[in-house]
Amino acid sequence: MAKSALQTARAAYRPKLPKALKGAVKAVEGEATQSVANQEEIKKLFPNPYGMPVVTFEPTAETACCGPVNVGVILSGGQAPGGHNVISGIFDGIKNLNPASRLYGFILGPGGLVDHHYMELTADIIDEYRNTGGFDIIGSGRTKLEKEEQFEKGYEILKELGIKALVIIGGDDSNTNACVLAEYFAAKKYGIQVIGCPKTIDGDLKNEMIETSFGFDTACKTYSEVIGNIERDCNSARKYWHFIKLMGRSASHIALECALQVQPNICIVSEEVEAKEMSLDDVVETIAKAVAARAARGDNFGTVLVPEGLIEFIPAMKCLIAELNDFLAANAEEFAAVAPDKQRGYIIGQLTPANAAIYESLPEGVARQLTLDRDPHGNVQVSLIETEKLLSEMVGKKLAAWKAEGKYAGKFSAQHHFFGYEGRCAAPSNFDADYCYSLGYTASRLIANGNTGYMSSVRNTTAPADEWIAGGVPITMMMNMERRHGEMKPVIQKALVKLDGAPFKAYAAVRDRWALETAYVYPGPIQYFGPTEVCDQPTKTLQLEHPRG
Ligand code: FBP
Repeated sequence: MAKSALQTARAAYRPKLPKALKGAVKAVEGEATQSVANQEEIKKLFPNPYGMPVVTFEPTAETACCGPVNVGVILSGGQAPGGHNVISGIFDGIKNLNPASRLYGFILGPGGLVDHHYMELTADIIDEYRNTGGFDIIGSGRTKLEKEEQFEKGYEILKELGIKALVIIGGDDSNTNACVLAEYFAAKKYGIQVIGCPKTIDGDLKNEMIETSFGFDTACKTYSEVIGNIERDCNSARKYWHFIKLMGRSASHIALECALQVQPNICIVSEEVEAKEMSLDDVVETIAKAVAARAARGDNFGTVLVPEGLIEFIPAMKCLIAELNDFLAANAEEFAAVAPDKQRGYIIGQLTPANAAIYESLPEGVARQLTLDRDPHGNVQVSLIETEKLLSEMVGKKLAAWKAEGKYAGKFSAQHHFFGYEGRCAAPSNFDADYCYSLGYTASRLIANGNTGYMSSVRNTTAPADEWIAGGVPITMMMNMERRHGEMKPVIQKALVKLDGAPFKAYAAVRDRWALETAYVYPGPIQYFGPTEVCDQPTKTLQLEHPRG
């Protein structure tokens, strides 16, 4: 395989491990745990893993050896930088337990388990992928593991390969599925453990015990580099307003983190829009006012960050999307049979009057995008909705109206960008390379400790890697009941941006100044070699949420 100079140099990078994982470990158990909400329902659905304690690994002098262990691994959902290092961490961890241990990768996500598509991951293969971005070592997919026949098909191949434990690397939905599978295998006494690993660039799989999901660090730094470049271009030409949509299916963590890194004129935070019950017009007005205020200073240029999930957080739109989700889940076939030019009218006829009116008022493109195929978890594919264009178009109209009224005398010309896929497979930053390798290595220790229904957890991540705390958290501890596909389901609670949290407060404290002035910061590209203050800085979000004592 041909390699770039950076890839060659990066292959030699040795990820930093927490001190506790460098030798033999013992598992220290905490108190029994409870789910974050709906305790009775969750306990009933997961009687086996429910209530288990948090586990922390500490160094020990004992070096009790164990027999070889065969492990399976699945990459699930969207790509996130560092996935290959989770796999190399698992590989090195199980080989360290016993060199005869084997690692099998299921191809193209959970579907590979069901369809029995797999490959053994040997040392040669692993070495090709250390510290690289992407999930291409085995590929990823979004098949949802939820039916008994899928579990049984999976069990067939796991039994055939002598696999004792399965590691599912995924986001909140995939880790929920990992827990469902752990419960199923435990109830059937199949003797197969299931461990989850927190992955998603969106950064919304985090809680008291999971400080961040992997990939968030690299993705945000990659986007911030290019946004910084755009800001510099914008400040050089002084003639465009750049509307930049940033990935993050629901939560605005990516947009907020990038804002803290690049200091744009405006960053919309979906969670605030929802809390303040803002309408689409309110959001447009906020932006238009900033454009007008800068124009009054002679600055007809600027940058606006728009989170990908915004549309679903505008209360009236959310209500419409919820009704559309339920309706389309129940009437998918009927809808598919309607001719494309009749679909808009058909939908309007099915919705409640208030939602029908909003749907009717949307531009054709956005209305169509809202009825496109859901992903296998029933979510609207928000990355297909061109919110950045919708907003700039509406801002333009408002400014034209203000101009006619003599309230505004500037020039408004917009450019549009969407950054998402560009960052999901970037070469992992040192933080993600180290964090992911530690998550994988920790998973191997949870397997050796006999745990199932746990998520690999590495904490204290704003300290040097040496001081990180490794262990496992019962997945049931993060669960509650939520409405999905029109039914109440047990799911891991999504972590949205907290308006009383430190990252949002830090932004809110300075945003009026950033809106008016040109306070841009240009972070430049991720650095892999050089001083630690340049190469090893965690995200601003992590530093603000977990300040070092
Ligand atoms: P995960 O939650 O599976 O990690 O995926 C996150 C994400 O990158 C979102 O930010 C985005 O909305 C979505 O995936 C895009 O999905 P797809 O890769 O299927 O186009």
